[in-house]
Amino acid sequence: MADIAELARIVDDAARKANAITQLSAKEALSFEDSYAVQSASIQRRVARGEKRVGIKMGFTSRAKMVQMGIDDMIWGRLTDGMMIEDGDTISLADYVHPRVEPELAFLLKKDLGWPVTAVEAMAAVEAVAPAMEIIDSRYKAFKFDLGDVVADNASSSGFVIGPWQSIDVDISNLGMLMEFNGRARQIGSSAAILGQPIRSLVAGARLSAQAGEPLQAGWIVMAGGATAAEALSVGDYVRNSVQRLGSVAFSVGK
Ligand code: OOG
Ligand code: MG
Repeated sequence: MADIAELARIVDDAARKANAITQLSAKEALSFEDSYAVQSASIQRRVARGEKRVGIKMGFTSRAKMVQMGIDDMIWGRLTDGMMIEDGDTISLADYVHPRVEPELAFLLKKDLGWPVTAVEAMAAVEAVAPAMEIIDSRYKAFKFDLGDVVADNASSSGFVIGPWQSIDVDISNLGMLMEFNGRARQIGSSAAILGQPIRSLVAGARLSAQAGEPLQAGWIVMAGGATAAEALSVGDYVRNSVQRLGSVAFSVGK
């Protein structure tokens, strides 16, 4: 049987110290339940150190991401305030193992959102939407993992940066997204790549969170998932994601 607390310590230490570790599956493949139990226990360690839960992230909500990583199950992870990066800030590459960035959208909730919920009800719970980026940093060697590994490792969640919040009046179903590195286009996509319509990611997040006994709360952020494949980060990169009608969000990478 998997030792949940010990595996949580291993992934949490790897994240904290920015150390690459061997895939947990090399010893024993984790069941779906066990991998989420490890994730939950690793987040409890962060909370015990003073971090605060601020929402969730969705993963593998686009074909581009599924194809890039070879996994086609949707997953989710837990966000804390310790992962938050201010728009325009410079991150330090030394704090990460081998970080990548992906263009996303973020939702801010004004109401609790349980399950079951319709897309219309989910929309009504949204206070605002923003252009965003997620920094993913699998703690596993070579950024390789199976489903149980990545879930246990909090869905590679490492950082998130959110641009200006906009009212939800904008139709977000098919907005152009452009991720630039130092002014050059690196990934071009559309919000429609996220489950055909990003609200579906919020609905799925409401379901998965409720099923885990942690329903979405007013004030929480939901990261909808990468609309394109992720790109590796290097020192000197200035990365910006511009989303049609919503504006842009950016950060830089230092040593
Ligand atoms: C897993 C996380 C996937 C997304 O937006 O699809 C994810 C990974 O690719 O390492 O965050
Ligand atoms: Mg992501």
